[in-house]
Amino acid sequence: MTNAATSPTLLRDYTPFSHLVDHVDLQFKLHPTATRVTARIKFRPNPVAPGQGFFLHGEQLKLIHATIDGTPVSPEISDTGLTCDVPDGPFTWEAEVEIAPETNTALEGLYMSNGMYCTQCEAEGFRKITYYPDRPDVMAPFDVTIECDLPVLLSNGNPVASGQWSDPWPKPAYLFALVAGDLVAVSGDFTTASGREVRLNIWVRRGDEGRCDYALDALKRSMRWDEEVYGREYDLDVFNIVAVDDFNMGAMENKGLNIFNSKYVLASPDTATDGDYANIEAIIAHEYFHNWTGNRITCRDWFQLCLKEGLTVFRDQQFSGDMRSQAVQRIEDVLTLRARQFREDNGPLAHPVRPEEYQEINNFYTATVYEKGAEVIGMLKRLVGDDGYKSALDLYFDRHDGDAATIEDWLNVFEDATGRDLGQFKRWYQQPGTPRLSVSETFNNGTYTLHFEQENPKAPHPQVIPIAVGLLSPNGDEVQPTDVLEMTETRQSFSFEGLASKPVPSLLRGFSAPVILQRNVTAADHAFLLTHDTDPFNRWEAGRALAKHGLTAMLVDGAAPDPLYLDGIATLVQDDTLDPAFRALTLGLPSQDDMAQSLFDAGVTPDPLSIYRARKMLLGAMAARLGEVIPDLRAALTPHGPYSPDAENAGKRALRNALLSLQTHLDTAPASQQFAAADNMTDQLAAFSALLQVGAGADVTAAFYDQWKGDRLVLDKWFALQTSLAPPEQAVEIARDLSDHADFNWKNPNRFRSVIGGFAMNAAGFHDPSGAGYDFVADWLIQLDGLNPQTAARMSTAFDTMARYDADRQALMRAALERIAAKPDLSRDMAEMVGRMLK
Ligand code: 0A1
Ligand code: ZN
Repeated sequence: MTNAATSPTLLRDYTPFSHLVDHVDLQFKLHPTATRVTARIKFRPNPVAPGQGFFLHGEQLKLIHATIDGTPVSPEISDTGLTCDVPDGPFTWEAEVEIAPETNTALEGLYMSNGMYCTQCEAEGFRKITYYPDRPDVMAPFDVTIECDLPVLLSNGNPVASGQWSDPWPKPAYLFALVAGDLVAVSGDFTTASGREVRLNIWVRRGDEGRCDYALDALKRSMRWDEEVYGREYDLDVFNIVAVDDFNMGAMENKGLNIFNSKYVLASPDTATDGDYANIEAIIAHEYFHNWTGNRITCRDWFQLCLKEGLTVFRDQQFSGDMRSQAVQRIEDVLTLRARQFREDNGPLAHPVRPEEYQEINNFYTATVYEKGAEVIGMLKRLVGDDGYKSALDLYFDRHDGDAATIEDWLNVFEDATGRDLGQFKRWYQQPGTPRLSVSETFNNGTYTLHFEQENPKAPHPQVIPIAVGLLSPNGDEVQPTDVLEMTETRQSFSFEGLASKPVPSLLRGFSAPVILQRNVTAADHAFLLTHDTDPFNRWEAGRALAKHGLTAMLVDGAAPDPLYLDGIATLVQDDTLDPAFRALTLGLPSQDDMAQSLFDAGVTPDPLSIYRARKMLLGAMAARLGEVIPDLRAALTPHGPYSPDAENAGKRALRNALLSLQTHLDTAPASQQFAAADNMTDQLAAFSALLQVGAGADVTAAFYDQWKGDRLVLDKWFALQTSLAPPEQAVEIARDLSDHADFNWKNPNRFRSVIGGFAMNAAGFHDPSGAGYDFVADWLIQLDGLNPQTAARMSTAFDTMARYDADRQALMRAALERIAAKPDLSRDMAEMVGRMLK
């Protein structure tokens, strides 16, 4: 029997816990194989859940002793926890358990990384530390004592004495954290708006101190921004961040003690790219913002995960937009949404933003909960307006501070603050699937009418769709500035009167709703919007649509690259009134995956190899079209002075390097020169990848390794670039060789993602018609499942596009999934994922 046999957890089964917890006291005697944890917990009966049995979660714990009010008890212990007879009134539970952090390879609970102790408790890791009601609606203040001969001992809250911490804010167990290690801090200070002095520390391994300045600065900017924009202040005397090398996710918002994957903290110009800097800024902000949206107000149960995650992603996107460019940020966010969330929503792993059942909650930290969760909040804000949003959020913090809340609570504050009925809007939380929005138009006597029809392939009921629309006259002037139409019916029309001529519509400006727009538009209309739209998002979108149009014609009809697209791009890229970062984005082609999905939607079975070739041919044509102007354009974009990761300089580098990548299709010399001369990782990696993409990467691959073999984060890039950019025919072989490399430590999640995940993203390689790519990934997932189920299960999503492909590929993918499913002792995480994909 596998763990898969567990019955699912259902939203509708929610019941409160039998008891309330007034206080938790934890004592740790740390030891790699025999850590002792003593928990002293004050319980009292929960008045709203009388008479239920007393159950504490607990997994992989060795119980040493247990007492109630000092009297030994003998609880009944199972694989998942214990039950015990308890007094009718308040009582103090004490239990001592033994655990072995050194052998905890799943990286949940208390584990070790490079000799350092650390924890990861979200979602259900605390139950591997001690017996406890490990559910987010049980909140309590915690005191912690740590005994260990390592110099730095950290936990949540404020420091009391060496190794002693006290967190006055009631919190659920998933926000508990502990760290012990030989660490050094880079520190700073922050004074909150009301005058609290806060000590900020970023704790890292010795030798990494020189790479923390950017993270510290991003933290200070986040703290100020949350005060200024949301009126939210920090509430403890210290804020600690710790960087660890072995971490399943990006970072974790434990109260007062954020723990980060080191790749989202450490940065220096020579080792981190502009993209890394932007990620660090966003993730530092995200975890910090959780202090209010997640920690002070948490979730009643894990079905409400989007309550904290959707809102916190929305907030970090707003912050990044404020720090950088709103237009560029929006395009990047939509690119991510489409690449990850639309893909998820289109396949067997689709689920509502608020799921209604799960087997393993770790499988629901998804693009739907996070990114679509953020989109839903963006729509709410668009519908109620900026002022309505502000009053609703003020009410939310006011009304729910200290609560474990629900999506109903969230929607209620919007209803109460704005007087709006959100009954239909709630479907965005309940229905899976991406609505398709088809559009047609009529023009009569100066009245222009847009006719919309919505259809969601995965759900029956029409959703509320805010459609931001502007109208342009045929000469390019805007005759109707952005207006938000509110669509609530399956079919609905909206008219604009008094127009001199039939306008060109700019629909779904700023991507005002997460839908797929279906409209027959000529290439000429796309080209027109690419030149004239005043909405930067839609201008970019027009270029992208034109590229897709052209690529589809190349793939389906054997057409040549579209001259309209090439001309449009050539004009735009040379328009120096436009932000270079924006111009760089317009040079990006739709991804392999994006093309595969849109061919499939158009009734064409995609062939990853043909898509690879068509994209390459189009890139060659773009290079030829722009060839003569590239050197001057690039020269004009050369940043002056030393490297700085700010948005302006990063934007220039982005465009300069996008042009380099095109130029390399004609001549590899400039990329080789840039590789050798680069004084920063952005330029060096851009040159490296440009050369790899045209199959000229052998020398630089060796040189890069020699230069960076001692740096774990840079080496991850070296692995990932090779597996993700390998030419289709050699991709499996290259990935196999790299998985035999002495530096491939498959137990480290970052390294595993670089090599195996990098390969799985190489669509033409992964979908090799022989099935060798599927087998390679499946073999590694089977191996990793035994060690780290969470990371293995996340990566199994590589197979979620099975239904798009031809019968042969489908059979091979299915066989690979069935092989995973047949593994003895398959984890619950993986069993659920594979089960859903095989359905
Ligand atoms: N809450 C964190 C991400 C996170 C989620 C789950 C984890 O383990 C299953 C770890 C971290 C965030 O949103 O940043
Ligand atoms: Zn989060």
